[in-house]
Amino acid sequence: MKDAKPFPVLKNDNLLRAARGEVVDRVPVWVMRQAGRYLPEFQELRKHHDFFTVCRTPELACEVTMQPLRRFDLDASIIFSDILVIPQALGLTVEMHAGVGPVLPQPIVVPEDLKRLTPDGALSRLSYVGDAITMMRHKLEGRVPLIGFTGAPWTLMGYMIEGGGSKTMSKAKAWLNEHPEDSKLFLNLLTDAIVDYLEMQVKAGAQMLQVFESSAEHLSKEQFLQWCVPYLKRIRDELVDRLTKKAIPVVPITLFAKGAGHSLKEQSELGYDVIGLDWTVDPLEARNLVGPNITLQGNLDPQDMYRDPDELRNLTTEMVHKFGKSRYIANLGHGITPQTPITSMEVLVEAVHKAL
Ligand code: 1CP
Repeated sequence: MKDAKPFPVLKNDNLLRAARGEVVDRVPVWVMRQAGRYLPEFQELRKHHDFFTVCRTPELACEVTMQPLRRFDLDASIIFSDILVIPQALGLTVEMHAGVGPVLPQPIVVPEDLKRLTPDGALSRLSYVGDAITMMRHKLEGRVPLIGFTGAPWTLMGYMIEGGGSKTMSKAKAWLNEHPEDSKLFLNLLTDAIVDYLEMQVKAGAQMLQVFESSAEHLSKEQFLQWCVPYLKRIRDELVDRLTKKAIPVVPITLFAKGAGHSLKEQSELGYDVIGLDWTVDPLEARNLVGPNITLQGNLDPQDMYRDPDELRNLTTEMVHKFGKSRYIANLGHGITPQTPITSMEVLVEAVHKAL
């Protein structure tokens, strides 16, 4: 560990307790993309700094990570970064275009292009994320746990082939059919980079991890089981194995496979501590499928944040009642959207804490 100074003692560990199935004082709540464009102070900072400059400058990444915590009584922080820092570290250019999102001007088009990727040294090119995590642990003063994260292999492969976001992931899905062996090579290369990256985040001070398989929503159940599950399993197993061998305490890990509510039972068998749910999944059905020994996270529809406060409060309370106080982390079913009123975050957080 680079920073020899011990980290401050954690004061609110409800998130970690919920992840481990221990008793909580209150249902923990955090929100995917809680640092982001719905906050005017984020917009203001972004006027002066390019997106990836914020990610690469630990002081700026920490400032943005802290912004939602100053406003809301959240039970977790998540380090400010993006899933596309791995493709960048593997040698692809990634730009963030206002109003568009990420753009990769030289995507992976044919299997031959995989030779352009530079896995050697990728981890050292991501060291700024570790630096931001270590700095953030100190700045948090033990207030809440710090979550690290990564994109999952299929989701990253999708962005790298499509050259950015895509409504259909049609080029990436064509790859799976037309180049199955090269797709496996590609997914394994990404899996290796992800395991290195998550290990580094834990060493730097991440107290929990989340793996975002956001593009699972484009795959059939059969495709999800073939092209996501084996790599998701390898990520968790290899990470736990490596940490254990090095006597580094293993942190809880969340799998968020958006749109994969068809495979909750299969997801529950991968060894993750927490399964994130999107809003299409019914809490009681999810609990029946995953059994009692896994924590569930989610799953209010981000669009419900646009309802009037009373409605939002009722929906949130109802959701928490369905999930219950044990083995549950409240969140939205996907990232908060840019136009969300600030007051909705206040209502959501308060309603979760008051529900039980
Ligand atoms: O200009 C800006 O400020 C861009 C907005 C933005 C933000 C705030 C992007 C671009 N990324 C982020 C931060 C981010 N991204 C976090 C920060 C921590 C937090 O507060 O939660 C996290 C966890 C992510 C993860 C991420 N990036 C995912 C997985 C989660 C999800 O939403 O499914 C994905 C798919 C991305 C890609 C990405 N980055 C940004 C955008 C707009 C997108 C989506 C593009 C698309 O697919 O259309």
